[in-house]
Amino acid sequence: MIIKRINLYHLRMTLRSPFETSFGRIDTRDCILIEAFTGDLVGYGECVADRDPGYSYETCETAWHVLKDFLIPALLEEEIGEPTEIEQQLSFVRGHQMAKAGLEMAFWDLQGKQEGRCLRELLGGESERVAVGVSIGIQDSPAHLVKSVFGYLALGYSRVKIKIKPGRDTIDTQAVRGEFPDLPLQVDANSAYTLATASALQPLDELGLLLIEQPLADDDLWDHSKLQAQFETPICLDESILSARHARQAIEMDACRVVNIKVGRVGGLSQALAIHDLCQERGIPVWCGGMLETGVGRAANLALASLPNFKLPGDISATDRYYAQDITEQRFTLNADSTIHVPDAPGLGVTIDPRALECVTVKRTSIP
Ligand code: OSB
Ligand code: MG
Repeated sequence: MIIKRINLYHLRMTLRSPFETSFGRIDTRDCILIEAFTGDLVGYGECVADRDPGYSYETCETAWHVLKDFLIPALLEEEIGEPTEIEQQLSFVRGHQMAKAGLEMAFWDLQGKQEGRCLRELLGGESERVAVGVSIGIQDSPAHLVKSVFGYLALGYSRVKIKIKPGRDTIDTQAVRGEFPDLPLQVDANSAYTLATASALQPLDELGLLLIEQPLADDDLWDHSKLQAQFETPICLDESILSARHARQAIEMDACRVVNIKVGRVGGLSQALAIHDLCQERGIPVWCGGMLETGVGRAANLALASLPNFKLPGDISATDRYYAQDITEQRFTLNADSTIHVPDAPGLGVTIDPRALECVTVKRTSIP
């Protein structure tokens, strides 16, 4: 496969409601859409870097630069065998996983379209529907949070994740647990604690949570292992796991008992597969994290989450949980059993709505 031209679109999508985490609150979600042309096919990928470097050091602007000036020139007009080879071809750039992942995704889409196979098949996924939950941002008060949980349960979501931060941890979690004693519930701190301040989380250990996600710094496996020793509840790592090597080291030092896999954070679907396989061998369950993706990234997440060791529901909600207007013609809907169907058309299985794309594009370029 040879790529002749790539278009980049910097998108700004309006969220249906603001999303607040321990690192900030957003009303709009930025990302980059990658559109790659061979002679006769077009493939899409989504780079999930946001406007601000809060979740990761990458932003849309850094990813734009790295894609345009380094990653894309290295792949244009080159013979690409399999999408699994791209990670190696891009390894001359250190880091910038989200930029790499978005570009690699377009190759998976093209590969599937060329072979007439859906991404789920290419990845070796099994299920045609995957279990999903909803990730709820920090609300104005614990009472508002409980109300929000009620709303999502009424829509059919059967697993809830709530965002926490210092001062809004046990209060919020106890409020939700008090109202919903049997609800599969988990919390995500997005690195807002240190080993010293994490004592505030100790009461959560009594609340029967599925897991506590990323309490400590992204670069701190060691202190996570100390914290895991103090908790019955599994610690799950998100920001800390950028590769299968990190996952292995975290498992070996018992820094986590569950792993969140995000395609963007780990540099692409190939690395996501490697982490999945490693965790499966080690008996560690994984689940698919989300980055408030458009329909493009959501399609990839659904395909990935169909692999057998995705044992917990993913942060993959229906389109209308995020956006009134998405850029794909397909909208993802929630089934009555809190699952979403995995697309089965070739590649990612989605098509772009050109008018919707036009509406949310703030900048575009063509390379060459
Ligand atoms: O930590 O999982 C996270 C969104 C943006 C950045 C980080 C995270 C999240 C989510 C959203 O939790 C999950 C979703 O896409 O529904
Ligand atoms: Mg997280």
